[in-house]
Amino acid sequence: MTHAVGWLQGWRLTSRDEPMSLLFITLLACRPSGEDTAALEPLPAMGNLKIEEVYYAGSPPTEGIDRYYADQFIQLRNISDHPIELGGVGLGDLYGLAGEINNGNEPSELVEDVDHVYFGNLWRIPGSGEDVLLAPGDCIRIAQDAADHQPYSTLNHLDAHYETYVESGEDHDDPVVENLESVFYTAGYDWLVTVFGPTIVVVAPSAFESMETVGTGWQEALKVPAEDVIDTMEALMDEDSGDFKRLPAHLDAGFTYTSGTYSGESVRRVSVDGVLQDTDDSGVDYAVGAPIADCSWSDAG
Ligand SMILES: [Ca+2]
Ligand SMILES: [Ca+2]
Repeated sequence: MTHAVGWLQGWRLTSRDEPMSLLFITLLACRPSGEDTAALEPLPAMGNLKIEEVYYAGSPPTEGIDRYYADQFIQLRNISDHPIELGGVGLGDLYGLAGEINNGNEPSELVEDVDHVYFGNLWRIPGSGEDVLLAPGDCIRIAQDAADHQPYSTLNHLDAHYETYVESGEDHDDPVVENLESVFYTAGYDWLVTVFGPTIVVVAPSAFESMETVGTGWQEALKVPAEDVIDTMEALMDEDSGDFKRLPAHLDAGFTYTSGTYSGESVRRVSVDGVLQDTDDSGVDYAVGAPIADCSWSDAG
Protein backbone atom coordinates (compact mmCIF):
# COMPACT_ATOMS: atom_id res chain seq x y z
CA MET A 1 0.00 0.00 0.00
CA THR A 2 1.89 3.01 -1.21
CA HIS A 3 -0.86 5.51 -1.80
CA ALA A 4 -1.28 8.63 0.22
CA VAL A 5 -3.11 8.81 3.47
CA GLY A 6 -6.72 7.87 3.11
CA TRP A 7 -8.31 7.02 6.39
CA LEU A 8 -7.66 8.28 9.80
CA GLN A 9 -8.73 5.71 12.29
CA GLY A 10 -10.80 7.32 14.98
CA TRP A 11 -9.98 7.00 18.60
CA ARG A 12 -11.89 5.74 21.54
CA LEU A 13 -11.82 7.43 24.83
CA THR A 14 -9.32 5.81 27.13
CA SER A 15 -9.70 8.09 30.08
CA ARG A 16 -12.81 9.82 31.34
CA ASP A 17 -10.63 12.81 32.18
CA GLU A 18 -10.28 13.63 28.52
CA PRO A 19 -13.13 15.56 26.95
CA MET A 20 -13.28 13.41 23.85
CA SER A 21 -15.75 10.77 22.82
CA LEU A 22 -15.21 10.19 19.14
CA LEU A 23 -15.46 6.62 18.05
CA PHE A 24 -15.84 7.41 14.45
CA ILE A 25 -13.51 7.06 11.59
CA THR A 26 -12.99 10.32 9.79
CA LEU A 27 -12.77 10.48 6.06
CA LEU A 28 -9.99 12.76 4.92
CA ALA A 29 -10.23 14.88 1.82
CA CYS A 30 -7.40 13.00 0.15
CA ARG A 31 -8.73 9.58 -0.65
CA PRO A 32 -6.68 6.78 -2.07
CA SER A 33 -7.80 5.37 -5.38
CA GLY A 34 -8.04 1.82 -6.53
CA GLU A 35 -10.25 -1.19 -6.23
CA ASP A 36 -9.23 -2.06 -2.67
CA THR A 37 -10.52 1.24 -1.33
CA ALA A 38 -13.66 1.44 -3.44
CA ALA A 39 -15.21 -0.93 -0.92
CA LEU A 40 -14.77 1.73 1.74
CA GLU A 41 -16.93 4.31 0.02
CA PRO A 42 -19.45 5.53 2.62
CA LEU A 43 -23.06 4.54 2.06
CA PRO A 44 -26.23 6.24 3.26
CA ALA A 45 -27.74 4.89 6.45
CA MET A 46 -30.92 3.93 4.57
CA GLY A 47 -30.99 0.15 4.22
CA ASN A 48 -27.76 -0.31 6.16
CA LEU A 49 -28.52 0.82 9.70
CA LYS A 50 -30.62 -1.47 11.90
CA ILE A 51 -32.06 -1.26 15.36
CA GLU A 52 -30.29 -4.05 17.24
CA GLU A 53 -31.58 -3.72 20.78
CA VAL A 54 -34.08 -1.59 22.68
CA TYR A 55 -34.26 -1.71 26.46
CA TYR A 56 -37.34 0.19 27.56
CA ALA A 57 -39.12 -1.87 30.24
CA GLY A 58 -37.05 -0.67 33.19
CA SER A 59 -35.42 -2.65 35.97
CA PRO A 60 -37.00 -4.82 38.67
CA PRO A 61 -37.46 -3.19 42.07
CA THR A 62 -34.33 -3.31 44.19
CA GLU A 63 -32.45 -1.33 46.81
CA GLY A 64 -35.65 0.08 48.22
CA ILE A 65 -36.96 1.69 45.03
CA ASP A 66 -39.96 0.30 43.21
CA ARG A 67 -39.14 1.50 39.70
CA TYR A 68 -36.06 2.42 37.75
CA TYR A 69 -35.90 3.42 34.09
CA ALA A 70 -32.98 5.83 33.68
CA ASP A 71 -31.07 2.82 32.30
CA GLN A 72 -33.09 2.71 29.07
CA PHE A 73 -30.99 2.41 25.91
CA ILE A 74 -31.16 1.87 22.16
CA GLN A 75 -28.46 0.20 20.09
CA LEU A 76 -28.03 0.62 16.32
CA ARG A 77 -25.74 -1.39 14.04
CA ASN A 78 -24.23 -0.92 10.60
CA ILE A 79 -25.00 -4.21 8.86
CA SER A 80 -23.10 -3.34 5.69
CA ASP A 81 -19.44 -3.88 4.81
CA HIS A 82 -19.03 -0.17 4.09
CA PRO A 83 -18.90 2.78 6.47
CA ILE A 84 -22.26 4.49 6.67
CA GLU A 85 -23.11 8.15 7.08
CA LEU A 86 -24.43 8.51 10.62
CA GLY A 87 -24.42 12.29 11.01
CA GLY A 88 -27.89 13.79 10.69
CA VAL A 89 -29.73 10.51 11.19
CA GLY A 90 -32.86 10.92 13.33
CA LEU A 91 -34.23 8.65 16.04
CA GLY A 92 -37.26 8.88 18.29
CA ASP A 93 -40.44 7.35 19.61
CA LEU A 94 -43.82 7.61 17.94
CA TYR A 95 -46.87 9.32 19.36
CA GLY A 96 -49.57 7.06 20.83
CA LEU A 97 -50.36 4.76 23.74
CA ALA A 98 -48.98 1.22 24.09
CA GLY A 99 -52.38 -0.29 24.83
CA GLU A 100 -55.42 0.12 27.05
CA ILE A 101 -53.34 1.09 30.07
CA ASN A 102 -56.36 2.72 31.70
CA ASN A 103 -59.98 1.81 31.03
CA GLY A 104 -61.28 3.62 27.99
CA ASN A 105 -57.90 4.37 26.40
CA GLU A 106 -58.26 4.50 22.63
CA PRO A 107 -55.69 3.99 19.86
CA SER A 108 -54.45 7.04 17.97
CA GLU A 109 -56.04 7.53 14.55
CA LEU A 110 -52.77 8.86 13.14
CA VAL A 111 -51.80 5.33 12.05
CA GLU A 112 -54.44 5.58 9.32
CA ASP A 113 -52.13 7.99 7.48
CA VAL A 114 -49.98 5.33 5.82
CA ASP A 115 -47.75 7.90 4.12
CA HIS A 116 -46.37 9.39 7.35
CA VAL A 117 -45.15 8.52 10.82
CA TYR A 118 -45.85 10.75 13.83
CA PHE A 119 -43.16 11.22 16.43
CA GLY A 120 -43.76 12.12 20.06
CA ASN A 121 -40.05 12.91 20.38
CA LEU A 122 -37.26 13.09 17.83
CA TRP A 123 -33.49 13.40 18.24
CA ARG A 124 -30.71 13.89 15.73
CA ILE A 125 -27.17 12.57 15.64
CA PRO A 126 -24.94 15.67 15.53
CA GLY A 127 -22.77 16.45 12.53
CA SER A 128 -23.03 15.92 8.82
CA GLY A 129 -23.17 12.57 7.09
CA GLU A 130 -19.70 12.95 5.61
CA ASP A 131 -18.13 13.81 8.96
CA VAL A 132 -19.69 11.19 11.21
CA LEU A 133 -19.25 7.69 9.88
CA LEU A 134 -20.01 4.35 11.47
CA ALA A 135 -17.50 1.66 10.54
CA PRO A 136 -18.61 -1.54 8.80
CA GLY A 137 -20.28 -3.90 11.28
CA ASP A 138 -19.90 -1.41 14.12
CA CYS A 139 -22.63 -0.21 16.44
CA ILE A 140 -23.59 2.65 18.72
CA ARG A 141 -25.46 2.64 22.02
CA ILE A 142 -27.63 5.60 22.91
CA ALA A 143 -28.38 5.90 26.62
CA GLN A 144 -31.15 7.81 28.32
CA ASP A 145 -28.41 8.71 30.81
CA ALA A 146 -24.74 7.90 30.26
CA ALA A 147 -24.13 6.79 33.82
CA ASP A 148 -23.39 3.69 35.86
CA HIS A 149 -26.88 2.61 36.89
CA GLN A 150 -25.81 0.12 39.54
CA PRO A 151 -27.09 -0.83 42.06
CA TYR A 152 -30.55 -0.01 40.68
CA SER A 153 -29.79 -1.82 37.44
CA THR A 154 -27.20 -4.22 36.10
CA LEU A 155 -26.39 -1.72 33.32
CA ASN A 156 -23.49 0.67 33.08
CA HIS A 157 -23.76 3.25 30.28
CA LEU A 158 -20.55 5.16 30.94
CA ASP A 159 -19.30 3.67 27.68
CA ALA A 160 -22.38 4.70 25.67
CA HIS A 161 -21.69 6.57 22.44
CA TYR A 162 -24.45 9.12 22.92
CA GLU A 163 -26.95 10.15 25.55
CA THR A 164 -30.20 12.09 25.39
CA TYR A 165 -29.83 15.21 27.46
CA VAL A 166 -32.81 17.43 28.26
CA GLU A 167 -31.64 20.95 28.97
CA SER A 168 -34.65 22.24 30.84
CA GLY A 169 -34.29 20.56 34.20
CA GLU A 170 -32.70 17.91 36.30
CA ASP A 171 -31.23 15.70 33.60
CA HIS A 172 -27.80 14.12 33.97
CA ASP A 173 -25.19 15.39 31.47
CA ASP A 174 -22.14 13.20 31.37
CA PRO A 175 -19.19 15.42 30.40
CA VAL A 176 -17.64 12.78 28.15
CA VAL A 177 -20.53 11.17 26.30
CA GLU A 178 -21.86 13.33 23.48
CA ASN A 179 -25.46 14.48 23.60
CA LEU A 180 -27.92 13.96 20.79
CA GLU A 181 -29.56 17.09 19.39
CA SER A 182 -33.14 17.56 20.49
CA VAL A 183 -35.35 18.24 17.47
CA PHE A 184 -38.86 17.72 18.85
CA TYR A 185 -39.62 17.02 22.48
CA THR A 186 -42.79 16.42 24.48
CA ALA A 187 -41.50 14.27 27.36
CA GLY A 188 -40.56 15.35 30.88
CA TYR A 189 -37.24 16.02 32.56
CA ASP A 190 -35.72 13.11 30.67
CA TRP A 191 -36.46 11.16 27.52
CA LEU A 192 -38.33 8.34 29.18
CA VAL A 193 -39.88 6.18 26.48
CA THR A 194 -42.96 4.40 27.73
CA VAL A 195 -42.12 1.34 29.82
CA PHE A 196 -45.36 -0.20 28.48
CA GLY A 197 -43.85 -0.43 25.00
CA PRO A 198 -42.58 2.30 22.65
CA THR A 199 -42.31 2.39 18.88
CA ILE A 200 -38.74 3.39 18.05
CA VAL A 201 -38.14 4.71 14.53
CA VAL A 202 -34.89 5.70 12.80
CA VAL A 203 -35.16 8.19 9.93
CA ALA A 204 -32.83 9.48 7.23
CA PRO A 205 -31.44 13.05 7.33
CA SER A 206 -33.88 13.92 4.53
CA ALA A 207 -36.69 13.68 7.12
CA PHE A 208 -35.62 17.01 8.55
CA GLU A 209 -36.37 18.80 5.28
CA SER A 210 -40.05 17.92 5.23
CA MET A 211 -41.14 17.40 8.82
CA GLU A 212 -44.15 19.26 10.16
CA THR A 213 -45.63 19.78 13.62
CA VAL A 214 -49.31 18.84 13.89
CA GLY A 215 -51.84 18.95 16.71
CA THR A 216 -53.38 15.69 17.87
CA GLY A 217 -56.04 17.18 20.10
CA TRP A 218 -54.01 16.01 23.07
CA GLN A 219 -50.49 17.20 22.38
CA GLU A 220 -48.38 17.94 19.35
CA ALA A 221 -46.71 15.33 17.16
CA LEU A 222 -44.06 15.59 14.47
CA LYS A 223 -45.18 14.36 11.05
CA VAL A 224 -42.44 12.79 8.90
CA PRO A 225 -42.76 11.11 5.49
CA ALA A 226 -42.82 7.30 5.65
CA GLU A 227 -40.31 7.18 2.80
CA ASP A 228 -37.66 8.59 5.16
CA VAL A 229 -38.00 5.66 7.60
CA ILE A 230 -34.81 3.60 7.88
CA ASP A 231 -35.85 1.07 10.50
CA THR A 232 -38.49 0.40 13.16
CA MET A 233 -39.12 -1.48 16.40
CA GLU A 234 -42.74 -1.52 17.48
CA ALA A 235 -43.51 -2.64 21.03
CA LEU A 236 -46.94 -2.56 22.66
CA MET A 237 -48.25 -3.40 26.12
CA ASP A 238 -49.16 -7.05 25.58
CA GLU A 239 -50.35 -9.56 22.99
CA ASP A 240 -53.87 -8.10 23.03
CA SER A 241 -52.77 -4.54 22.23
CA GLY A 242 -52.53 -4.85 18.44
CA ASP A 243 -55.24 -2.23 17.89
CA PHE A 244 -52.78 0.31 19.33
CA LYS A 245 -50.17 -0.19 16.62
CA ARG A 246 -48.56 3.16 15.80
CA LEU A 247 -47.02 2.05 12.51
CA PRO A 248 -48.88 1.16 9.33
CA ALA A 249 -48.49 -2.47 8.27
CA HIS A 250 -46.41 -1.69 5.20
CA LEU A 251 -43.67 -0.28 7.49
CA ASP A 252 -44.00 -2.85 10.29
CA ALA A 253 -46.50 -5.69 10.09
CA GLY A 254 -46.46 -6.71 13.76
CA PHE A 255 -45.31 -5.82 17.23
CA THR A 256 -43.38 -7.23 20.16
CA TYR A 257 -43.91 -6.96 23.91
CA THR A 258 -42.12 -7.80 27.13
CA SER A 259 -43.67 -9.77 30.01
CA GLY A 260 -44.41 -6.50 31.80
CA THR A 261 -43.14 -3.18 33.03
CA TYR A 262 -39.98 -3.16 35.18
CA SER A 263 -39.24 -6.71 34.07
CA GLY A 264 -35.58 -6.02 33.28
CA GLU A 265 -36.12 -7.39 29.75
CA SER A 266 -34.98 -5.91 26.48
CA VAL A 267 -36.05 -6.65 22.92
CA ARG A 268 -33.23 -7.61 20.62
CA ARG A 269 -33.20 -8.26 16.89
CA VAL A 270 -33.02 -11.90 15.92
CA SER A 271 -29.75 -12.94 14.32
CA VAL A 272 -29.76 -15.78 11.80
CA ASP A 273 -26.33 -17.16 10.89
CA GLY A 274 -24.78 -13.89 12.02
CA VAL A 275 -27.15 -11.73 9.97
CA LEU A 276 -29.67 -9.46 11.66
CA GLN A 277 -33.12 -10.45 10.48
CA ASP A 278 -35.39 -7.76 9.05
CA THR A 279 -38.74 -8.84 7.65
CA ASP A 280 -40.44 -5.53 8.57
CA ASP A 281 -42.39 -7.35 11.27
CA SER A 282 -41.34 -6.56 14.84
CA GLY A 283 -43.38 -9.55 16.01
CA VAL A 284 -40.84 -11.95 14.54
CA ASP A 285 -37.74 -9.80 14.10
CA TYR A 286 -37.22 -9.16 17.82
CA ALA A 287 -36.84 -11.55 20.74
CA VAL A 288 -37.30 -10.72 24.42
CA GLY A 289 -34.54 -11.46 26.89
CA ALA A 290 -32.01 -10.06 29.31
CA PRO A 291 -30.27 -6.93 27.97
CA ILE A 292 -26.86 -7.45 26.38
CA ALA A 293 -25.96 -3.78 25.84
CA ASP A 294 -22.61 -4.54 24.31
CA CYS A 295 -21.64 -3.21 20.91
CA SER A 296 -18.75 -5.63 20.69
CA TRP A 297 -21.08 -8.55 21.05
CA SER A 298 -21.76 -10.42 17.87
CA ASP A 299 -22.76 -13.94 17.03
CA ALA A 300 -21.39 -13.51 13.54
CA GLY A 301 -19.53 -16.73 12.90
CA1 LIG B 1 -30.71 12.00 29.88
CA1 LIG C 1 -23.37 14.39 27.84
